[in-house]
Amino acid sequence: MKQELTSDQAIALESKFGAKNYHPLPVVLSKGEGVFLYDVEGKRYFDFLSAYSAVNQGHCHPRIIKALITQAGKLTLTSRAFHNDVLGQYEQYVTAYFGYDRVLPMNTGVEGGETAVKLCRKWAYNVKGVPENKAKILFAEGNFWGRTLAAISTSTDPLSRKGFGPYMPGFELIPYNNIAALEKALEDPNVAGFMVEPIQGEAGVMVPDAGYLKKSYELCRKNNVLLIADEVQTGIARTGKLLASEYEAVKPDILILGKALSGGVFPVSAVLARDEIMLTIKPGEHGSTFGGNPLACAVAIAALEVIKDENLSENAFRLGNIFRERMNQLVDKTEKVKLVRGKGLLNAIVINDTEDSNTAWNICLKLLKNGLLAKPTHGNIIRFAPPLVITEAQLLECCTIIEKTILEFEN
Ligand code: IF1
Repeated sequence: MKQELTSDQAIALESKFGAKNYHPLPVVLSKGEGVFLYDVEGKRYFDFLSAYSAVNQGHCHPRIIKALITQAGKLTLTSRAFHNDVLGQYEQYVTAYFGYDRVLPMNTGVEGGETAVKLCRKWAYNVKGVPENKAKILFAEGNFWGRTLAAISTSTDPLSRKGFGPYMPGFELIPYNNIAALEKALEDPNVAGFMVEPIQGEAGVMVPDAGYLKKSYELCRKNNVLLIADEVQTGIARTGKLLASEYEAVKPDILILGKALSGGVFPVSAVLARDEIMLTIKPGEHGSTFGGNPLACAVAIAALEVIKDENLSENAFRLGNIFRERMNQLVDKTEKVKLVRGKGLLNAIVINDTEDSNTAWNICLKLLKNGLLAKPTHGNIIRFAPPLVITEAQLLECCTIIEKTILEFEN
């Protein structure tokens, strides 16, 4: 039975009974509304993490919650052993929304990645003609697409990878933002796909050179290789376009979505592709208990409607420019901040300290005290990603909080 706890009581329970697979900031949240989070003592914070870009539409968006409650009172799960009256409508809506023939519905982002890898391999054997079990998929160093054994098999981050071997074969790593390396790797006729984030989130909001995604796509086309875009974090308006791939007019062969596909209300992910790729998986060859459940579908339709109806891509684009302009002024004011980078409202500042320092963490503790929640991606990089419903006035207020905190920290 849920009861009212103090922050300390809540943290003590987690410490006593929970796995220790996270190191959260010392704050216990109990309410979310729009750009705001409230802790159990009632203190209000600006959320500048958005649950890693899952809450683009703002916390507990009324339209999405209404869709959740309405569907939850009717039918939540049938499994795919039977049809339900929401899945087809969602599939029609989401494929038209992003311009693809078909969608394979899953739940978490990493399940989306696993599905994309399986589709790419199936396509390699059944369409491209790669010998069985010889398909290779390229990944970029610094990638992050989840925590499954396949996902960590492609990771270059020891924290994600170490101690979980043996690793999945058939994956090859190339440097990110390096066309020559991709061109070289594509000489291998067994390469079936290149899975890449248009902007690497966890690596620290690494924005590649203009043209990188376009040239990657063209090289993949030339070598009959599928470009798989992992837009789990960059998608759904986060970077100021509906998809980050749009900045280079690239239409990925396989598109992976997650996180904000449900507005942070429910685990919903999706893989979209054209018939030639999607129909290589036959009945019974892939799926999941919850994949495509009516509750997820109803929530996802509402979450996508909000993105369009509230012009959240445009808002992210416009406010992102204002944010980076203010942060660049801060760069000029203090040695503490080396640079700011990002697109739309997916940004990060690089602190002038070593990667293994805890400076970024300590700055985040000060930001917490000053009413703004953010978390470092690495020892010296702080990601700033507020919900896309943030207003200009709120964004400017948050810039002031960030500037004040860092300048004080300096002193
Ligand atoms: C954690 C990181 C971010 C993702 C991209 C797929 C997935 C993610 C580009 C998998 C998930 C989450 C995972 C979460 C924290 C967060 C994260 F710090 F781990 F790396 F955002 F950068 N592709 N990212 O960013 O989606 O299976 O989690 O739904 O594991 O702590 P998922």
